[in-house]
Amino acid sequence: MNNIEDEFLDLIQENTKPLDTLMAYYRCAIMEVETKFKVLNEQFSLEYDRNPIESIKTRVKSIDGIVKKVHRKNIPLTLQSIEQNITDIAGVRVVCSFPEDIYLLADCLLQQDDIRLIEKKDYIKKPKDSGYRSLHLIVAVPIFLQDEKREMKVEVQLRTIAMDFWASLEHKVRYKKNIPENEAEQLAVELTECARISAELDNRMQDIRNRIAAAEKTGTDDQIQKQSRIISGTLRKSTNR
Ligand code: 0O2
Repeated sequence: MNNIEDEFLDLIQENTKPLDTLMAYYRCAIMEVETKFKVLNEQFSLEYDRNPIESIKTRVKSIDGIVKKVHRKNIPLTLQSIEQNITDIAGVRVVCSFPEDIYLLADCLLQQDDIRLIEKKDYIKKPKDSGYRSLHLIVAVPIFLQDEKREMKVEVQLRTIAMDFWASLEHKVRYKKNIPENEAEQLAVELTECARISAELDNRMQDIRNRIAAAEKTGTDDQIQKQSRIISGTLRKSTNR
């Protein structure tokens, strides 16, 4: 690992400007994708009087995180190879209240003609063994520079509040180095059980929301019928006069 760190330090020293430029491009790509989600949220709020997005978090992967991934993937240590092979340098995490909103937002994003889907990993339909659930999309988005259009890769993670709560706690446990092995094992079992409970909670909350929407629709339909009965009754009376 030390070797690769030294190599990377050399790479940074030789390529400070190109590396800074590349990171700036990733930040621009994040802005593009974040804006797209903000626009969708705004539109839903206007049209359906509800916001599908609870929060959006963004980050550019740390140099340390990039180095670890280069090491894990055993890829060449060049900027070109990093850009080509590491697809989560730019990350956008979209947190929703309900699972159905995740798929709705993903579809809306992927329908946009400047977004190209590179990879989709559905850890909601097929959770990881740890219990991790989220929908991951790797997309390419264009950024428009002074005299160039450049496609950048962005990893979009879509998840519910419950999925996010679980993942942040599990992430903390995963990266704590000083937990005794047997305690770490018990925590992993406990977290897997919590993942199951949180998935059930998501489904029940979704079901409640769907029932509220159906009940509201029935209520509105009843009201419309009642009003049209009143109107036609009034009309009948006035024509009989
Ligand atoms: P960070 O700090 O979030 O950046 P690939 O990139 O396709 O070569 P990778 O990295 O295994 O392979 O992709 P994966 O598993 O589809 O997604 C990686 C990211 O998803 C992680 O990023 C986490 O953010 C999240 N993730 C995936 N599995 C888990 C899990 O079991 N628990 C938690 N808490 N998060 C998970 P990084 O790079 O690990 O970290």
